[in-house]
Amino acid sequence: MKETTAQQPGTYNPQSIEPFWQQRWEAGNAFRVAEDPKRSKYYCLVMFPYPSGRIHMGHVRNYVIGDVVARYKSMRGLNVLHPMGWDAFGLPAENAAIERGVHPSHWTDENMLYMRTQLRRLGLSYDWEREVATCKPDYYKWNQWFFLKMHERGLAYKKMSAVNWCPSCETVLANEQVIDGACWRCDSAVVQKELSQWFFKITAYAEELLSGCDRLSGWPERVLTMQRNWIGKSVGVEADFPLADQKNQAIRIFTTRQDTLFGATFVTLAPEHPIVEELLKGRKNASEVRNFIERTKKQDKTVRTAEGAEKEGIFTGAYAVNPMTKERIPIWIGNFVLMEYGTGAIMCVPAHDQRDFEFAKKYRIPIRVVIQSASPPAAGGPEGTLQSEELTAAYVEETGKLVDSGKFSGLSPHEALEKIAVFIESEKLGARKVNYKLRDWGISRQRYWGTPIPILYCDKCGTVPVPYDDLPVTLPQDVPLTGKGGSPLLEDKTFLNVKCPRCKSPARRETDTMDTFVDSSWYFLRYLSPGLNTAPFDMKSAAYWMPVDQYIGGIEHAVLHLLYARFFTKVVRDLGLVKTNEPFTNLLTQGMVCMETYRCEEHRWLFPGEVIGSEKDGWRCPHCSRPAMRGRVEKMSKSKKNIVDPEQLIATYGADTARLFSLFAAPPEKDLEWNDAGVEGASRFLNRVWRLVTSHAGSQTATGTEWTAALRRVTHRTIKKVTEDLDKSFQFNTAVAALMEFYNAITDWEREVGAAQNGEALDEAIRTLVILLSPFAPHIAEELWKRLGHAGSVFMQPWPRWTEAALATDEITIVIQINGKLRSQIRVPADSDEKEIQSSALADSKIREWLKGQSPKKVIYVKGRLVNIVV
Ligand code: ANZ
Ligand code: ZN
Repeated sequence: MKETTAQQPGTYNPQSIEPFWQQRWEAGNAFRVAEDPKRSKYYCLVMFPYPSGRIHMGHVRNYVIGDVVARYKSMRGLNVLHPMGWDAFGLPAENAAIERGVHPSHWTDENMLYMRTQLRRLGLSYDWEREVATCKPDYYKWNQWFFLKMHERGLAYKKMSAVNWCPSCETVLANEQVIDGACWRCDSAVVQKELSQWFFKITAYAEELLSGCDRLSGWPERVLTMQRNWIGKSVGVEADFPLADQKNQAIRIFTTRQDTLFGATFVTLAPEHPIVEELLKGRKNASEVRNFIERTKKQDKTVRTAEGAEKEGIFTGAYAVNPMTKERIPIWIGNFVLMEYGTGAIMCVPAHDQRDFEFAKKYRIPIRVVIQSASPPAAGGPEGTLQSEELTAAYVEETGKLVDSGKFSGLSPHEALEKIAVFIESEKLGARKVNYKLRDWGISRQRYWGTPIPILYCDKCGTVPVPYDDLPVTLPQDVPLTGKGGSPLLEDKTFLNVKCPRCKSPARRETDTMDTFVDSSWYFLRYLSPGLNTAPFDMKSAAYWMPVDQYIGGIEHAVLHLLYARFFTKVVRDLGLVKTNEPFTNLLTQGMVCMETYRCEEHRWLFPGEVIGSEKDGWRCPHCSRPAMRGRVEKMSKSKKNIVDPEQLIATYGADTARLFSLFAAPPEKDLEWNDAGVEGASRFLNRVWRLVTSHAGSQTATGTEWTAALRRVTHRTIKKVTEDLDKSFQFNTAVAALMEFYNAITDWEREVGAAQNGEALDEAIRTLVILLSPFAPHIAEELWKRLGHAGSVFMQPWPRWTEAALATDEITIVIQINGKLRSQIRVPADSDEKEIQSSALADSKIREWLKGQSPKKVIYVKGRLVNIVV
């Protein structure tokens, strides 16, 4: 490293320069934006945090990524909106109230205050003027407004329904919040409970939400697949199977495989199916069947219908008629049939459905092959002769030919799907039907800390929406929060008992609050005009800013939040308030921040920093000296004690190092494994850049215009690389790597050419390095920019452009020998390195011919002149 003599550069001290620049940016309203029809807009949005108390490394990564995008796009000349706010309603605030007696609003306010200062310390380019907090009446008023609009349109409605109930959180959970039968937050087993609940009719948009996936080309395929599966479209038919002894009544089934209708040898009903009681009338086995039903109803639905779960059933004693074969077939009740899906009744085709096959084998129900395979089957006889009696598994392929299927025999299953659907409709046996797995969105929560649902129940008028003029329905302040029983709002009589706005007789308020996913379904619109008190958002602003150009957040929101936000956008569009069909054009789902874990038998999880010993001698617990087991690399979490506190990281190394590390350590969509060496490396790099640039500032007066094509080439190659990495797919890690190489090239050049040769090319290189570094490490870049003698902010600089002319390289000729004999020659760029030249030499067609596939023993390179291949 060259030492400067001209001027003491001073040492890099992030603790002093970072607060300085943060204040500067704020005082100068550096990131405040307004609509400007003359400029192209760019809306950069990061998923807003829940104000849990402190930011964690996952937040840091998320917001730093967003910040690089925002700063970069702004330097590219776009009018960038980059807002921040708080997803401030939710359970933890209420739990804090129950445990510690602090009011949820107080707890939340304190947390927001603290986290806001934490975020400021990262140097994030937010327009804080637009900050929103969903727990404030001026925000949730509009949740209520949307609710009323949806209620008017039949998109918000109430129904009795079995809900997922978490006994420990004492709240209803959405299906999406139940993971493997357990509560997504606390992991307790979820039970079923019947309650009258408010729903949003998201199913009204099922088809549009599904087909829209095909046009979201800026979304990761993985997320689109999850959305498509969640919506779960099935195309099939509903068909009637008449009761054998009561021909005027029928069981309606839903199938996607009507091509197998002739093979249906039994019908199975969901335990909850309404016809069951009628079938049981006067039967000897009725009580046995009822016992089975009661037992099954108690089982968790997701568990009992899971693929691997044991299939259980019971014969009702009744028979139905297969509408195609006219055969009498038994009616069963099965634990694997869901009342909520299709018609709650299915036809069972054991020869062609594995689940039905196992069931039929278990209960000795006939199996009938109606599709013969075209190729030798894995189970059954030789080609084309699947034998019903010999099957060891269902033939589920949709290839082959129909057999024993009346006039449809001989068709391919594909042809039969269509022909049989036509037949069913023409014979009035049923109709085509499309089903979706998607259910309506249950939004009722028996919780305090959420948006009150703006509905009243009047003794005379029934269900009455709160008039728009009376919004917001504010949360009462003094509600005892005990964590026991139903909705806390029931306890506040002045909230509860009101007069009906229509007839003035006594009425009662709805005491449910809204799912907090409602809050986050439209917050990106509120940022556009956060102070507006006449509408949820300004339509003109929305016309300018929407849709969000880049949305950034965790993959854990791939289904729920993103689907709800898409749904809301379509509702808002149909209200005539926005023109866009989709809220988010591009989506980046960043990976998790992970770290290794350590465990002690006695003291459980240990902080990685506190274990004693070494890799070689083994790790030990600092409390008891027992061996500490090194566990897997896992997502940072408090419970596993494998966390790094961003605050400490910033205090030790500065925000720019924290930023650079989180960008450099992994591509944004991949998990990032924490390692101290990486942080050290990032810090060292910034220190070096600091020394390089500050020492260069001293020789700025050099007027020499020594034209150094090689250095210019590196400069322009780096501009190109960083720009393309950012434009193509935000490959921050390779962009930062390019900056590190650029730094090396500049110092190499300085060493070789000498400080005396300072001139335009070096000035350009150093200036470019600072500008290119600025979105990643903004504070140091601002400071260095100033020290280079520039007046304004580095962020007011246009993003550098590369010129193709500067990229063009001189070529040289390299001679290629095999065993010392001249065999060929190649032209390569003058600055190619040894590896590139060797591989070009080996790839040369003449050489390949000479080598005839032999692999060389040795390849010798004489710099700038020849390659000798020894075989
Ligand atoms: C006969 C059949 C034969 C079926 C065959 C499949 C294969 P999707 O919509 O793709 O999930 N089914 C219908 N309603 C059901 C319910 N409420 N509970 C459990 N299962 C149900 O699959 C639709 C298929 O799932 C339907 O087609 C039905 O079984 C079953 F070789 O009918 B199939
Ligand atoms: Zn729970």
